[in-house]
Amino acid sequence: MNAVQVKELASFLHDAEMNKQEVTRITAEHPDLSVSEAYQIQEELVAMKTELGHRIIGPKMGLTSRAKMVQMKVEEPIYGYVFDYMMLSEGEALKLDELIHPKVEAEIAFILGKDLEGPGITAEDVMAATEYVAPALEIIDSRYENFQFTLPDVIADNASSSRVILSNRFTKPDGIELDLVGVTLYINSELKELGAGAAVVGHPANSVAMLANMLARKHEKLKAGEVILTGGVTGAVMLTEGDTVTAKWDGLGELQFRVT
Ligand code: 0L1
Ligand code: MG
Repeated sequence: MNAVQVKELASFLHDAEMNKQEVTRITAEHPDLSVSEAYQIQEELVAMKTELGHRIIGPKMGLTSRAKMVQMKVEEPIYGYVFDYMMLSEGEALKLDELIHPKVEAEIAFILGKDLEGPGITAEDVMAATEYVAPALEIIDSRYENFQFTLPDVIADNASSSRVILSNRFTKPDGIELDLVGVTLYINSELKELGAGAAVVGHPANSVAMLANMLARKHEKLKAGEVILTGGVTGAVMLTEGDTVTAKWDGLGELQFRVT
């Protein structure tokens, strides 16, 4: 794949997001698209957003649950980036007409107190560098028709990143067994999904360590102050107009928003 094709495919996905228009997965036309080419398209997409003046809030990990990894036949999660325009404040409604076919999943976010540079980063390194953890709800919104894609497709599409609601309640991680943190996700008071922190590659800190080591392959590091989404503790649930979403993280807090 040459540089022109990479730019064209990044533009194609950027336009799909901006126009809120689902599109045919790119591997339909490029069946041999590799994971590394897909990350080149993602990088181009990220550069495009940055050139438009959007700021990166932090990287995110996706496909971190065993179920999603088996489903996508991968041994390693994927990453993408969350931008400032994707952030919703606590209490702010999610506007359906800004999106295509959003789903919500509950996550545990990390905020580092110091940079972490791979390779060789361990979960212990991550915990030692972590200033705070906080509840987060991620809204994923694949730009592909019917949320159907292969691994390279979803990597190119910035790992379906769309919106994030980060709790204002930040907690020092000391003494908290994050793998044991229970999370419940309700839609209109009906329990839809539940899980524990261990659903995220055994422990959310493992996810951050993997991310640091993956970013090291392109000579990048995790930076202090970034908000890092570690991956879904719960499965993702499709949203419809009028829904009230409530999620609770044992010991960490609670978030609620409405879909309008
Ligand atoms: O954050 C995530 O786990 C999403 C990764 C992409 C897979 C999907 O859109 O379901
Ligand atoms: Mg996610």
